[in-house]
Amino acid sequence: MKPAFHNGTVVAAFGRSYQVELDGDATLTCFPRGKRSEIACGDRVQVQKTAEGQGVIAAADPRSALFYRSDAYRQKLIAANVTQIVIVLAAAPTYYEDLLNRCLVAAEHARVHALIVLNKFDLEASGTALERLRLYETLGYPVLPLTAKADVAPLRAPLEGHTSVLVGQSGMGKSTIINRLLPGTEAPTAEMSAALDSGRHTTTHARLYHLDATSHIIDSPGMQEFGLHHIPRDELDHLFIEFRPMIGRCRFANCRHLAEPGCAIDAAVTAGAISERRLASYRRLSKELNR
Ligand SMILES: Nc1nc2c(ncn2[C@@H]2O[C@H](COP(=O)(O)OP(=O)(O)OP(=O)(O)O)[C@@H](O)[C@H]2O)c(=O)[nH]1
Ligand SMILES: [Mg+2]
Ligand SMILES: [Zn+2]
Repeated sequence: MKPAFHNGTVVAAFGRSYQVELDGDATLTCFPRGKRSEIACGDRVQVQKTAEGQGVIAAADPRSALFYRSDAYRQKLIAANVTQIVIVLAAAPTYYEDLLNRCLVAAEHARVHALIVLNKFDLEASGTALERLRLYETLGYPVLPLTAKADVAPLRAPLEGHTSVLVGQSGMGKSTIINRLLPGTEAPTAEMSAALDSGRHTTTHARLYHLDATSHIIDSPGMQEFGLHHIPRDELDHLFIEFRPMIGRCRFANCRHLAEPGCAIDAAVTAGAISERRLASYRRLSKELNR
């Protein structure tokens, strides 16, 4: 007799094995059927039990959204079926604005909400960091100052009803946020120096947690790079949301907004309607995608 199929959610992705939480049932350690797996934390899957506590992933359901990064050779899945990306920044270690912009582009590409959290707001340098982040607020991306160590309450309302994924560089406090949101959870956290000494990031794989029946949150390993090779170059300008009203108004129909004469985006920067920082970021990315 063929074993029955059970529906479940992938709550942890270890690379080769997965933790699958069956609906209203236990969590199994599962392996994908076949060799190469394209399964991410947050995926809905069908599982066949094989032994006590174990199963095989027979199939994955279509996703509503997939958040991933990619270089020229391969893609790295981060989380599936998310409705919101929470980009966690801090004044120390210094966050890279370019990485923030890449996360925002990826969020637009995946058509999900983006929330920017400036964590470690207790640090002195936070005021200057917040000033710089005001730009993103004017674009429509909410910016939330937070001191996760002291109080994560301000984060609860923005997380409600969402499946959110926490992303950002190592040491920004993503796992600290998880631990504070879910008392009793002990996701490992560490000082940046300690994480670097051990030769790897503190969080090594993505894991999904339930905040309540309709709100879920995924912790992910820190990243230093965020490749966007999966984004077609001619779509990139649309993913910088404030560029959209100008697109189609450049002198040349195929304007890439790099240095062409009569560029409407360039003119908007000169007029102060678009930030120079955003155009510079767009140009760096555009050149990278130009292969
Ligand atoms: N001052 C201050 N430190 C914080 C705060 N939140 C977290 N930290 C510290 O920041 C360090 C890194 O925190 P983690 O939660 O491990 O960071 P992470 O983003 O999960 O790092 P990776 O797993 O490597 O990606 C730890 O030493 C935390 O105690 C905060 O609000 N204020
Ligand atoms: Mg972590
Ligand atoms: Zn142009």
